[in-house]
Amino acid sequence: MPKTLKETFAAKLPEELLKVKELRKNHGSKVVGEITLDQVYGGARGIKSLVWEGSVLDSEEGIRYRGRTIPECRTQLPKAPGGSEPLPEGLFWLLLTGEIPSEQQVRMLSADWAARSDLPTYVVDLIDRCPQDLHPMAQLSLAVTALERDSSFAKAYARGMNKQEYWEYTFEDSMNLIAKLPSIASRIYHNVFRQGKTTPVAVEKDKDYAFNLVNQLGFGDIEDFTELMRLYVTLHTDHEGGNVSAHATHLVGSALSSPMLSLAAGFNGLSGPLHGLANQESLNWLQKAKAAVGDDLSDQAITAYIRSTLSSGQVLPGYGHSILRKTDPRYLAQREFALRHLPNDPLFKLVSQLYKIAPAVLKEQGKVKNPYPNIDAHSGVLLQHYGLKETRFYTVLFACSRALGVLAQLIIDRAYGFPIERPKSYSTEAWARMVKAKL
Ligand code: AMX
Repeated sequence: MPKTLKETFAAKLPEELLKVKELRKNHGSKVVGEITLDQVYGGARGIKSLVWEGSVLDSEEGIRYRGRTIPECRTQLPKAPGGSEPLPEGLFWLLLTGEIPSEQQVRMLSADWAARSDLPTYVVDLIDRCPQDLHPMAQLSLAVTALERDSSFAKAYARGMNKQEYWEYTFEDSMNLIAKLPSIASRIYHNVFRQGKTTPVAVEKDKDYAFNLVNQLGFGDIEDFTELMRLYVTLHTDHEGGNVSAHATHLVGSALSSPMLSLAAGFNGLSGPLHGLANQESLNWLQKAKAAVGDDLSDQAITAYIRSTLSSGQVLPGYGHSILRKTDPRYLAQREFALRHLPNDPLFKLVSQLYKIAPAVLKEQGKVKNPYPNIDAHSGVLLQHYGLKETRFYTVLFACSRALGVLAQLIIDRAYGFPIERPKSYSTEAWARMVKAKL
């Protein structure tokens, strides 16, 4: 019998802990950077202050998961029988352990998640009582927060557990959370967009995570949609530690709040339009653009529409990034999928034309540091193609994926015994004194 994920992580942990111990013992006092006042006032941009094992973002190349690029992950991670996109289960395994799992190990993880997927009745009732006009992300956050009642970490802490055990309870809670997300998400979907007239079908215990997500939403008969969701969930998991959802989960987790409360914090951050809500905003924008230009996808018509958005003081959703300075490879992976599966979709044609035109128009402004598309410029077009057209739901799908990355790191945080986070703050007057400025 091959090792389970928990056994694999536990077996590697002593070696990893020793590496960190030696690094800090021999180099702990070395200087690793300096910061400017602009960085302090500029959203801590580029300040090196976090440890994040799963992925590192290079401004030119994009994300690498445990050293592997997206194209490498797409070929190396195990697939579903007959499928060609990677299974997100494999990426979760890679993020947590640094190892590519075998097919059998991935099947074991799919089965484990499916077995943990049932929702407690009080969570179902809570979701069902939400008003339909409460944003689906707020409903998701409520449901995840409510799962706190069943947190094995919180219960063990209240009993008085040994610090060495923190990661094991965090692991159990994280596995339960990930497993339940498709059932929560689809319940919200049916309530809000099908007026509660339909309910999600049961999780199929012998199927993978992405299949069950698509199937519970009601699209299980579209095979290509399941393949898309395998890719989608894999691509949205992790983008190193400083983005809002990752950092918020990590920060709240550093107070030893349960994985449920930590993840809910991350989801609340993901709900912002400058972060995860950009996928909703992006498709809304594309639809408005399509309504305005009709079939005229000429360079002039598209340029004029982008300019009208920018001149009204709005951002172009799906473009720009705090760290990336090139086209997001996650955008390119989705583009490749679209070229293969839906080359003639009218909105995909608009997205392609925008990819050609928008960077130059954004550059005209002279202030945008990265005029190229990010992941959110593409995802909505793929979802709407398969019939999932409710843009208000899109960030929930992002969340079902992002949970994998931030919870993998939360398990590592607890295994490494990271302390509570507490950066130093100063008033403007105090900063001015520090740089010898007169106010
Ligand atoms: N459209 C219009 N203006 C933009 C822009 C865009 N897509 N991207 C950046 N700018 C503007 C900024 O608003 C800022 O203007 P200001 O000086 O008047 O305030 C200026 O250009 C400089 O910003 P920046 O340093 O290039 O970006 P940033 O690190 O401050 O912000 C981001 C990054 C993503 C928030 C920004 O590019 C943006 O708002 N993009 C649109 C929303 C979006 O796609 N978000 C999703 C990001 C990925 C994700 O988290 N899911």
